[in-house]
Amino acid sequence: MARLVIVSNRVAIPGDRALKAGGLAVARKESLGPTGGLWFGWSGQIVAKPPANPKRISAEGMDYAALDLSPEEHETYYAGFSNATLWPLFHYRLGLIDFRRAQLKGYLAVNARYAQALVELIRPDDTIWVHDYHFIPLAEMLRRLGVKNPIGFFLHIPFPAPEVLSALPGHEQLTHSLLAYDLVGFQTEIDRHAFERCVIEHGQGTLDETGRLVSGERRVTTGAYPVGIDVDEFAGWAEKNASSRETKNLVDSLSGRKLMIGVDRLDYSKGIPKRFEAFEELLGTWSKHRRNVTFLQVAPISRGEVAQYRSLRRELEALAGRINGKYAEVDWTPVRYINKPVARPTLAGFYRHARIGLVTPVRDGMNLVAKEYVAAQNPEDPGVLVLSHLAGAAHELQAALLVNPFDVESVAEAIHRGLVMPLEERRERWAEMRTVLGHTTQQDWTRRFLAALGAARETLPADAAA
Ligand code: ADQ
Repeated sequence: MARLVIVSNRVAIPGDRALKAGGLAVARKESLGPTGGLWFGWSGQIVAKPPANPKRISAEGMDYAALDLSPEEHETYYAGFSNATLWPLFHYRLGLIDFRRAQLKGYLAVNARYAQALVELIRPDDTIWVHDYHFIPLAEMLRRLGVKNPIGFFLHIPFPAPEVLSALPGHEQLTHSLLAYDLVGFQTEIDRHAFERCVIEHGQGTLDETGRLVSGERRVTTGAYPVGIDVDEFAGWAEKNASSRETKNLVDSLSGRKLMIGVDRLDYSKGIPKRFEAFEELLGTWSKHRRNVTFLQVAPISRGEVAQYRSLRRELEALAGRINGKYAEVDWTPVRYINKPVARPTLAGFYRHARIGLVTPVRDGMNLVAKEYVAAQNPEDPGVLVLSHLAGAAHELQAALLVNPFDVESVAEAIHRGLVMPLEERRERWAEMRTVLGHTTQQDWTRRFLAALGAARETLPADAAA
């Protein structure tokens, strides 16, 4: 069987405790499982003079190849172009973009260095799967170095409409470089269509009769492959940890009050400030919920080196302080706001006790927390998911209470509705969502993407395969 080579920003070497919370780490680790393979990316280390060759580790039947970054590379490629330009741009937050030519230069230079290091490791029958916005130009650079293997790309975050993308200096080069992949995959059909529009409207390609993009000699398949979770594993954690010591401590501390939970990386795409305001609105409008519901927000610090993330942290501290100042009683704190990371199995136990799961990103590729919350529920007494319609997950979880995260009053209404929802309706909504989750698991996602990558190559004439 052909070897699978995964490329992602961060390599999760077994036992690496420094790895932060995040969807990609979870998703990719599972996707390498059955076939074994090579995982290539950043080691997480920043060193003054990074060696040209990656560190090689073999563990649990897998090979890992990890490169260090220099402080300048980390600043320009990672904190700069990836997370201060592409991240806000792809999440439709034009006002937060901090574009600098030096950062774009650093981004391209790191991609070139990665391509150079990777080409030494690739075997002729490898299949290469590149993940996310850090590596958009990688295939083009690998092709220039003579790599003819199948290369697929999956974007975990949204792809912006052409009108938004065009705010980026040099955006034509970026979209054009995606055409060096054989398959470009997205979370939703909306993202896929946005990419297709960008290519066509900027004159970089046309559609053939089978729906593939044609650009010069190249034919590129595009598709929507919504990321799923390992539903059985997560449900198992939830059942087991529903009575763990941490969960017992949490439940005891609630003194019989209902729990509402939000879990995110501390990121402005997740809509946390508006969510806090919605909770404030709930307490202001429905006095019966005062003292009767506690909101637990878990949001470990993420990308603390980027200025916009530091100001978000200050904003949330002020909001939590304001709401607690206004409504707290000696024996009840309305908002519990935690910046410490909490392990996913522990969170699973918390979800099972939470009457409301509040997932209100202002834009999100998918949002796995929404799916994990559903997977964790007790079928006999499930909680209610309040979900932003701007999360990719909303396309699948139609039985959630869907909200517009910018409309604070409507989010408050949905929370109220969830808090008073009869058991029968909760069960019906949950059963519908649980069925959907079972059809798009983590394993299905990997299988579908790799099958599409295989098919994308099979249908190509031999001379167009590279
Ligand atoms: P993220 O933006 O990191 O991922 P999300 O999908 O919510 O967001 O992924 C979270 C994963 O990390 C989940 O498995 C979750 O349990 C874990 N996680 C999140 N917050 C956590 C916390 N506070 N403590 C512990 N674990 C936490 C990116 C995209 C998403 C896309 C994923 C996967 O931004 O839109 O869903 O990749 O493709």
